[in-house]
Amino acid sequence: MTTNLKSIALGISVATALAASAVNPVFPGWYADPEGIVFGKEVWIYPTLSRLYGDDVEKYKADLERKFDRNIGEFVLQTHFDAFSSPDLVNWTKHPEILHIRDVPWVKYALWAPAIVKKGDKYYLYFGGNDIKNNDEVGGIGVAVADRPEGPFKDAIGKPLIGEIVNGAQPIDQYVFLDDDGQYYMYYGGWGHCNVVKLNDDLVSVGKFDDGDTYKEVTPKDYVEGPFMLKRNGRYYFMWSEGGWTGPNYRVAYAIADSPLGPFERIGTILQQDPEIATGAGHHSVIQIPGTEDFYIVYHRRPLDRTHHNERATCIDKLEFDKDGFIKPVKMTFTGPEAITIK
Ligand code: FUB
Repeated sequence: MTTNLKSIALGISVATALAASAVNPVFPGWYADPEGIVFGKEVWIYPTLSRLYGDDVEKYKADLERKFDRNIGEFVLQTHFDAFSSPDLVNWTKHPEILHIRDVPWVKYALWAPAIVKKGDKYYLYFGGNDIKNNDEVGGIGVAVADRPEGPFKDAIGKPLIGEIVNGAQPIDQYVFLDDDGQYYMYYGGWGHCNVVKLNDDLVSVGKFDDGDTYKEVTPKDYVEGPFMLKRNGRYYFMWSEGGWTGPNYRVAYAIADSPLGPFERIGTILQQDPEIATGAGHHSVIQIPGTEDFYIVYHRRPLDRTHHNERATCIDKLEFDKDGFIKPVKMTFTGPEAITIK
């Protein structure tokens, strides 16, 4: 596969059509928390920009910390989102700056861990903003809307959709799940707690459960962050990340339930470091190729020769089920998936 950096900047194809299988990472650059999704005949990936510090950034960070009188930590470089699309999981097109912090007035210094859904002819992009540590700060989970998957996205409501810490869950790492009955649920939460809320039909406001609750805590054992939901054969496969994202032992585990509200009993680990391939594998999503039983896990991992916590790259591998419907442990590869066609 050949990669042309100039073409990446121009937003055109980053690999030749000659490749019959992908490579892992599937596109160049440090990108984490990838949300994979199929739109029409293309696979799209919406990741966090996971850049590293440089001298210019240290100054920018110091200025911001003075301005906000607080430690901004690792998130200072997450100024925008790039998206990537592919017809075959092999050839990827970069769509730069689909949403920038300058387009979200209440986001001052971080934009990360996106999730996306399409409803009607609109695309709804959910994101974490500002990394809030208490309920006096402005930030949390926001939502932006666009007419196309590559944007441009614009802040939808001018404030966070979820802007408070409830049940101990930092409002980050949302995933939006559409159930067969048409109800949208949002699972989210950092700091070891996971909540679920119902989204109203407009997808930019939060509803209530029948008992009047807005938030329900559904935290499984060992949960840390990065929830994801997949429905298969009528069963709810709930997945999440465990360990610390900055270290080698980050991993993904899962539960199976009969309801979108759980209970979610931990079954086992499905993705973790491999001393032959990479460390820190986690914060994933799953795509199913329409009309098939082919599933792929889209996740980030850290190359074996790298240790900086932001050195995270987006990869794709097969996700398989055994005959009883349990998820088989994922075998991470350097080769990535074979080329596919979406019908
Ligand atoms: O990229 C920032 C954070 O890293 C996410 O919120 C976590 O899930 C972890 O992947």
